[in-house]
Amino acid sequence: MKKILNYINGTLVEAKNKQWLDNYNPSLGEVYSKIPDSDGSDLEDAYKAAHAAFPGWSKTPKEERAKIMLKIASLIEERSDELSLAESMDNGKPVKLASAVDIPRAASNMHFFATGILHYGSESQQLNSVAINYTLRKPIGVVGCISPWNLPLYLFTWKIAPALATGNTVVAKPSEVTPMTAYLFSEICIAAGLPKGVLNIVHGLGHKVGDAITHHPGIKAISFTGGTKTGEIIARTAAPMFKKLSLELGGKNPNIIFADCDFEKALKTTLLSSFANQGQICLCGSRIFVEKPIYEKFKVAFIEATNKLKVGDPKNPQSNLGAIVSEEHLTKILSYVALAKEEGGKVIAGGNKLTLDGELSGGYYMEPTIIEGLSYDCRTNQEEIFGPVVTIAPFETEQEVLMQANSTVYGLSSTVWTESTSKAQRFAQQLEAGIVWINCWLVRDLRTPFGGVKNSGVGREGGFNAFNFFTEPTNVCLKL
Ligand code: TXE
Repeated sequence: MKKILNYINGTLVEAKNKQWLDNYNPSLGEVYSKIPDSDGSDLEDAYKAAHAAFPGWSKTPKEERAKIMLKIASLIEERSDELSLAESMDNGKPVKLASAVDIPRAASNMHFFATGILHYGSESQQLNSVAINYTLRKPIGVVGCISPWNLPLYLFTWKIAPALATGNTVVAKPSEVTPMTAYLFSEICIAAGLPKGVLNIVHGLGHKVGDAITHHPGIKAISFTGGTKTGEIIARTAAPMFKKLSLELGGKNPNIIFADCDFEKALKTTLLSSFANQGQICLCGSRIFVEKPIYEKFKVAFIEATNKLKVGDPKNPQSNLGAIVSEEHLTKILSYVALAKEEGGKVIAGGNKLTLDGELSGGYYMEPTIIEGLSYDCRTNQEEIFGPVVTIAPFETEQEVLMQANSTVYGLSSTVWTESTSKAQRFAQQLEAGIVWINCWLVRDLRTPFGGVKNSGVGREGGFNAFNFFTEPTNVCLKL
């Protein structure tokens, strides 16, 4: 059975305690590899390596840093098929999705920040004839990157790339649920000639080695993506240590569809924003609001299209949905379907666990699910489910739908479907969200500020926002 290793000080090593955790393939429901059950002492070795590597890496010319990162990007592309299959085996998502989205995006994350650093400047202000001010942007030192299981390599590199580009050294922990591509990534970093200690990857449990990262006094900044609850735990530890924190957390995103929308486009994209990646994307539009005049028409068409989606073997290119990431998460999602029924909801599509044939019979599958008839403020409509489950409801006025859209503790993203640009922009102004997509979903320009408000997080990733997070400004004032 394959054993994944930590990547510490440039070498691939076991956890010092020689303990291992099971790693499941959710499409089969079977253990298929082992991962190090690392603890604080492995983290300490990783920190020491990163600390020792920092002076050299931070002084390496940015063109040099960029060259190595571009080599990593091209090696990701070279190994795309292997990485896509690995991502699918670990997460349960269709291979087709991993090879179209996850892995290409991991390569472009490395490429984008490697080239971006070459254009990253800072500001200066002249105080009349008295003084000139200029701002130095210095790397922080050793930083921590902790990432989730839904888009494993995509979000892992999304954090690591800007950290490395700005001259920091990194201790990174991928989710213990989907560690494989991070392990393969460490092989790629070695092959690309990344100097030892610049990046260190420790595998293991969040509350153990993840917590050790958060507690480590030498790790001055933490970039985290995951659940809001976990974000809170990390913040409680990091805040009194005055660490810089970037928190990308959960969402319960409204998908608002006006009667004057482009109906076919709204329908087609709503299928994706509801069920892509088995609905396990923090940006999914899990609350669908449809203006009354087209509610019945849209609902019928949406149910019909949803029932045509194929849940199957992630290796089968015909599969639209693969397996849910874990048995525990499938149980959690199904518990919300049960809750919805208790809260007066009616399941109008799907709703059931699926048992597939043959070797897939042990896998974690369920039907894409649509629920109507719930009040906007019930738990099913207020809590993040993070699965292929959406609610749908009609609305009559702009005020009503705006209030309902903004009614949750989250504020990550929102979609608005209307052919009236003035209405769209009016809504974009008033929606409590970090991102508003108008007549589209998940269209991504990596330069844009990425993140949420309220309980969806703190700070913004993306473009120079990421460089600003991973650097500290010093304002220098020079008397003229
Ligand atoms: O996230 P977790 P998971 C949401 C979604 C999902 C929930 C949990 O609702 O059900 O979060 O998902 C590490 N100190 N999102 O389990 O538990 C953990 O090992 C330090 C939304 O993936 O937050 C993993 O590497 N680290 C999200 C990472 O944190 C800790 C995407 C995320 O784990 C830790 C995924 C601790 N105490 C889930 N506990 C999004 N916004 O994209 C855990 N970890």
